[in-house]
Amino acid sequence: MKIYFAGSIRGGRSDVDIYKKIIDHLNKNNKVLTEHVGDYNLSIEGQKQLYNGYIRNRDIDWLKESDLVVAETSSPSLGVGYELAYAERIGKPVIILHNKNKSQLSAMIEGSSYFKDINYYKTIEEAIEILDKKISRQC
Ligand code: 6IA
Repeated sequence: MKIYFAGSIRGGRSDVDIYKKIIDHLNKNNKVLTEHVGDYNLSIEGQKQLYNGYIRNRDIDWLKESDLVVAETSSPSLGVGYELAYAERIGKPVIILHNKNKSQLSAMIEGSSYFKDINYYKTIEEAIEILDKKISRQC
């Protein structure tokens, strides 16, 4: 299955190691369309040569093409919020992973009846176990 993984970029890169582990795990049996989100070398300044408009349109095309959106929301990010709202608008299935020790999830996400699959985790092992259970059910 094609998975759109969403995680913070300009919102801050402190969780990039978590994104990378989740993406690598998902890629074993799926195709993650947005691998760059887990790229240590993509800094806040990264991909500067790409126009914002190009990035936005390319990402939205991938979001539309995907079968599932997996969003890691512990580092608050406007872009991830935008992607989640877009997924809601087009009815794309979404799994949210959030570590409550890092931040509180926005009421706009927690309060939307569309996002039923919000999962709170503490360790990366727990996050991966949650995904494995959910994704095997979707296949
Ligand atoms: O607002 P944020 O930057 O934190 O938004 C992150 C989300 O938006 C991610 O889930 C990505 O899918 C998408 N996104 C934002 N920026 C980029 C990007 N380059 N490349 C690919 N996807 C992106 C950013 C370049 C910029 C730092 C000059």
